[in-house]
Amino acid sequence: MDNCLFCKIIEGKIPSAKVYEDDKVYAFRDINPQAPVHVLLVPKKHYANVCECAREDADLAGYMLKKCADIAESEGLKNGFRLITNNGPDACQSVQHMHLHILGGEQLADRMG
Ligand code: DGP
Repeated sequence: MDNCLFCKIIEGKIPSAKVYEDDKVYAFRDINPQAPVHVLLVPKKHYANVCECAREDADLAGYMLKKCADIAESEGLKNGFRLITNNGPDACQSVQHMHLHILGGEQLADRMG
């Protein structure tokens, strides 16, 4: 997808701190971390948001959840973590390429919104 920030990161045109990569997904550290561990997991195929991805490729959406579990384990998040995906303007989604935020490494705030 032309002019998509995360497509450019996936293609290596914009540098990122890679955490994990395979043929379907790419994971990297958020540039503005909200917790000691803040990883973004994105599908390599461009989907605008989680709903578009889940409707068009539910297997991929499920695969991404499994990868979140693997990344949380490899990041040492034994005591839990938070998984967030902002979907649309009311949720302040700022990058229109589906991404899952994996947050942890400390006691997170009780309130989410
Ligand atoms: P959201 O608000 O849910 O669309 O989250 C987008 C996230 O992307 C936000 O937490 C900051 C992160 N981000 C934006 N630009 C870059 C970048 O160039 N590199 C990295 N690593 N993260 C970025």
